[in-house]
Amino acid sequence: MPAPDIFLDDTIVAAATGPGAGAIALIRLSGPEAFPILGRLLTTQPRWRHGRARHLLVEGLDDFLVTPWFAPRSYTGEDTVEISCHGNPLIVERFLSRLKDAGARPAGPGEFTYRAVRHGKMTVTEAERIAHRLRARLPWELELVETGPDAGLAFSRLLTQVHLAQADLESAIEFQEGDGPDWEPLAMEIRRIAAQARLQDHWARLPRVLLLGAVNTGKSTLFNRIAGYERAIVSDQPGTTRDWLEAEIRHDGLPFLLIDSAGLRPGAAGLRPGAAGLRPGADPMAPVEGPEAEGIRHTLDLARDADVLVAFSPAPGTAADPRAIAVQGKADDGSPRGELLPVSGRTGAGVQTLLDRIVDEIRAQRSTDRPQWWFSARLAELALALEAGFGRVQGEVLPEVRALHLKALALRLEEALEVPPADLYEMIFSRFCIGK
Ligand SMILES: Nc1nc2c(ncn2[C@@H]2O[C@H](COP(=O)(O)OP(=O)(O)OP(=O)(O)O)[C@@H](O)[C@H]2O)c(=O)[nH]1
Ligand SMILES: [Mg+2]
Repeated sequence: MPAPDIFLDDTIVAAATGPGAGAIALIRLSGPEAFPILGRLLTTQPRWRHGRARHLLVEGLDDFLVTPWFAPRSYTGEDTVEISCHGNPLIVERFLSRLKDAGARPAGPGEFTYRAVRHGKMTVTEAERIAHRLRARLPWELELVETGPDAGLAFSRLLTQVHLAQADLESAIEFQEGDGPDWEPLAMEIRRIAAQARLQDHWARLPRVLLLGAVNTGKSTLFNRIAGYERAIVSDQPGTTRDWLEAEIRHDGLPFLLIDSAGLRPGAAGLRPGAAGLRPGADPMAPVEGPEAEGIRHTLDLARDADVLVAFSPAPGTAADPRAIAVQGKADDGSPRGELLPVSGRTGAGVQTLLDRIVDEIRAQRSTDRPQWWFSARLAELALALEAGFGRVQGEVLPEVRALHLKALALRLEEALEVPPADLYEMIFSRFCIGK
């Protein structure tokens, strides 16, 4: 889209509510022409009073509520009109098209918030918090966005350290004496910040729960039961599932990804011969190759990366794994075995208990290593870029070239801490959703 600065003086319009149907939808119109544009849709002109909603009825449009906000006392700092109409997307579309015909321009992503920043209503960091707040999916992620200290503080401290190192290095070069700066504290700080950014990334990702175990133990049947529809193919042939499948599940207010995977085979994954779960008559040592072996490789990769393993007995290598919940599949078809949690995809027995255990495990894991700071998407990227950039500084032996790399790093930090207005839109707001 064109640089929005050129258009800072025009009037923009967008639905602030999501695209689906709902009881109410909110349309926002912001800019110097907001009231005249709305006025072109009305037959009589009401007397607007700041913050006072008016109920209007326009033939061929809808009956709707208009709340006027006068500059500078609005979200954007401009004259703003909020229209609450019935939440049918057709009604919203009709409104938007009439407002466009009357002179409004459809807003780009994040343009309302961009204007708010340009008009001094909020800082860039506050705007970035809003962006993250809108897309946070996990309760602890939202809490971090709302209360976590800004990682920008850590970067400011780091910049001071970088400036000191630059000065040390320059004087070592100029006077040909001393060893230059002590790099280790700086390296540690950069690694610490990057580790925190990575931690946030991992900590705020949708938890991944893998159904893992020998072939034919009932994983796909359980997957379908929890997903609520026949997503995975089920059959009595061992090795039915090859590609892995995922479904987003929500239990007790917590979303997670449930993943079904190819069952493990002795030949591929070291299961003992005769292990339970293999169909009588099937050769447990049959070498696995081709697409099924590829599927099993994926399963093992997924197992390394998962937050929780639902380990269908037998699932080798999971006994001592703290992420594993050991289950006995097909529990309707056998007597309970020791410590295993009995579940049956066929009857649904034990499924609620399993889901409770899964979300308890996820909550327990994520409550222990809460990140120390909140990183905006931009600062998280910066943290990783600095780590790589510092690697270049350290990898260089010539002090003059080191100084150049260090200068580039300092510049990058300075720019990030004080984003020039010209780059503001591309760097931050283009990642927002439309209407915010
Ligand atoms: N009695 C009983 N049979 C089940 C249950 N779950 C699955 N089965 C049967 O066991 C066989 C294998 O089921 P799947 O769900 O495909 O097993 P899987 O673990 O996904 O198998 P692979 O994809 O080959 O690894 C099918 O014949 C199912 O009907 C269960 O809870 N109870
Ligand atoms: Mg399967």
